[in-house]
Amino acid sequence: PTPDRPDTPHGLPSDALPRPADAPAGLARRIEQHLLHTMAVAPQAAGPVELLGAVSQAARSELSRRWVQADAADRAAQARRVVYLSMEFLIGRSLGNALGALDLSAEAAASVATHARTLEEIEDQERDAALGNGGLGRLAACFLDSMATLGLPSYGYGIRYEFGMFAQSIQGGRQVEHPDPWLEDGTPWEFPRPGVVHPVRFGGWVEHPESPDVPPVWRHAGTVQAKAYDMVVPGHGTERVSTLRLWKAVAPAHIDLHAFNSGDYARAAEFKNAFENISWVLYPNDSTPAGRELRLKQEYFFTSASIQDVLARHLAEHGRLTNLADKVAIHLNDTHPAIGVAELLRLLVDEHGFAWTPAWRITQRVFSYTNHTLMPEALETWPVSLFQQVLPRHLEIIFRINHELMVEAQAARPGDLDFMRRLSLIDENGERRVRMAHLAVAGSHQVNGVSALHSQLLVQTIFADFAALWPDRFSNVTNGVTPRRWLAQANAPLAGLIDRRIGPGWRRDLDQLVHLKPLADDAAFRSEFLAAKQANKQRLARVIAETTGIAVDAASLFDVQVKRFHEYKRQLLNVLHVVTRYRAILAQPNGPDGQGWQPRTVIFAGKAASGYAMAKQIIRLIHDVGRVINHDPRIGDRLKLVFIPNYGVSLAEAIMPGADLSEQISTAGTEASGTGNMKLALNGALTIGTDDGANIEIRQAVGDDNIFIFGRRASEVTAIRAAGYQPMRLYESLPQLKAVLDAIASGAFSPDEPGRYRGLVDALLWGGDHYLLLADYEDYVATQLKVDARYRDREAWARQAIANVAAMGVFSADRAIGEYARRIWQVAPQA
Ligand code: HBZ
Repeated sequence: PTPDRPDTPHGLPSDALPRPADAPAGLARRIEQHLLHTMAVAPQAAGPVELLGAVSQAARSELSRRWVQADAADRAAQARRVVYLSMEFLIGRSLGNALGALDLSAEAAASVATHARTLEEIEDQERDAALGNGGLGRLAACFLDSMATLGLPSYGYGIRYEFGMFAQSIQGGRQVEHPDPWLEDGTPWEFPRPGVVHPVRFGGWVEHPESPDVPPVWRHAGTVQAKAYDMVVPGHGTERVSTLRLWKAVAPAHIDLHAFNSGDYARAAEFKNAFENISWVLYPNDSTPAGRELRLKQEYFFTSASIQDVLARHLAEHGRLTNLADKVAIHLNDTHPAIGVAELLRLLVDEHGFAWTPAWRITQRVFSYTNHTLMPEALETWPVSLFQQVLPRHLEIIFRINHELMVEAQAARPGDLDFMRRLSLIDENGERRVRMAHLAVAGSHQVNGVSALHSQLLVQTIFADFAALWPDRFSNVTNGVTPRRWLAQANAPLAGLIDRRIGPGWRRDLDQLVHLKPLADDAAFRSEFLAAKQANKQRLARVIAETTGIAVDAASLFDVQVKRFHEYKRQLLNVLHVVTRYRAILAQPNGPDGQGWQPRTVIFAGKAASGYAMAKQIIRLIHDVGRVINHDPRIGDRLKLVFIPNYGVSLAEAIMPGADLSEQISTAGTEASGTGNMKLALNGALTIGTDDGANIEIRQAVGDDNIFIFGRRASEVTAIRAAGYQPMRLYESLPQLKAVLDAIASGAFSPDEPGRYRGLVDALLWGGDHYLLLADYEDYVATQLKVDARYRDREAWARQAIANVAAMGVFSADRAIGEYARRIWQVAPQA
């Protein structure tokens, strides 16, 4: 059958299939055709995997049509574009999002129903595209969604990792990492672009011609080809789409033809791998930079390919590069692509005949940079010697930028050598190293942090000297999350309820949620709101049972901490509370006030970087404590502790809607923003958190009465450390804390190996407790009791949860991208 013939592979007349009258060309029919022609399966024999393939292909065709249209429109308009460079895009699944954007979810559900399947079941077959570690990578994915939805002419650029974020399993209570071969069975969501290839060079040396008018020549030692694979990024409520272009590293065709021809395939393969390993695997390091040569090569590889691509497109449209900065804004998502500053200069000067000064002016106008961390140990630096070896020409360019920076510093503060040393792109303490954050700041016209507090601390701490030199360069753009994935797709019960009360417009204008505010006083709405939460909790309870074998009571308070494991995020403080509560239940079975204990299920999920021993130890502790508590008959349903393995985007979509309480308990001044905090509040969880990152803005939005803030503030943290913090004093003076630490240290939860957690406790008591867990412990435990009391009054809790949802408008990624577009990129939406 041809696509125009109305009969179906079933042999049924096409009108026998359910299809809304106005459906574009009949989704059901196209799905049946894809089953037969693309998936090569008899439609009546199609299982969930084949149905996933066919439904995805049907959505893909419609998206390609929109893509071609948007691209043609942007070309015709010669539109100014934004280019978002990011090492990571934590996309998750695509089908549900594509169907939502195409407004085909209902039709798709009806179509798969004819195969006796639910759409959820089909969508669950899709693997996550997990090309990122955590918040930074997911932010990039949310931002793409908003750029497409707002109609910004935009491209995301990254790496097509063969292996994404490792999969986590738990064996004997310990994290085990497994490779993530997400492309193993192919993906319908990528479009190879065989014609789009750029050479990326490495190594060698630089020759300087006699004449100053002739640019230097980089005699590189090797070339790898960057091949483009595109993913279409659908906009919601618009036909606009955006593009995510990912680069795969491919060995040049001639590579060791000799070895191949002489039949030495092992040697030929070795050569090939030496090139192609660049795009093999995502570095699974959240917060600690991986100082490996391969990582530097990855960074340069994708940045160079992307900038070459931008220049090629610009030349094709405008025929010259002098107006580049009028037509392109390039954004650096953290310092990972900061080498782009030197690369653009190199391309302009060495390959396109620009003089240094105009090239530098263009570069600074083109780039902007977002910082995602204040922690000095998390800032990327590269040994000068490594740079010399891998990117010799770029090192020269960096030295020249630095020379001019030093001249400017000298003019601003004559004779202040410390000022110059602190500003320098080269760290001269010990082995000389290139400071990538300094390169990014120097090469950008705008630098931003990701929450109000973070941006304020940036200019007071790590960038204080730059802010003294260029105060106007620094600003804030508070992060946001896409309401399409994190409410509309993830939480059908709540989304449906909101639609019925205020209409569907919040998907593209999240501020409309404010209309829910008065409904907190509407008893019928509260009851429906609680019913939606209950349904989500039951779904989450099923996930917990399936993944951990632990039965949890969906009527208990679901207390959720989901994020990467890191000491600064203080999952250990949460565990200290759990152990405190466990002991308290045993000591006072009738509750702290004689009214019984509010039953609680404490839920953790998250990965630890493979080399981060302390983080892994905390995961193990959670399992050991959980095993004891969950099997203690004296505790019953009053307390359960679970760890859901393999946290990722899809699991987050199941967890966020089912949470009652959101744990955001980082040491004040350490969490740049957080975005899980926004997703949880948007789904009606109340936050228990410190005055840190975007928690502060959440508090301002929802009001002090609708959030549980505890602990030392950032300024107090600094003061406590400066005054010589002594955790041992707290241990000695707080009997409850002492008992908890003693229990953990003496093996109460690891009887098979009593000393297992001695080191972990010693790190708090003797190792200085850098993240001040002990300083915040008492307030945290007391605040958790307030949470219990509040939760007991379910109507009051519902009011507060509704107030949270109603106040989340400002945390839409659309708001954030609107700010970037206007203030930083000067890119306007296209119709
Ligand atoms: O970026 C996170 C911040 O910790 C979080 O507070 C913020 O909300 C979020 C978005 O702005 N940072 C990361 O997720 N960082 C990384 O994943 C990372 C990955 C590789 C690195 C370093 C950091 O080499």
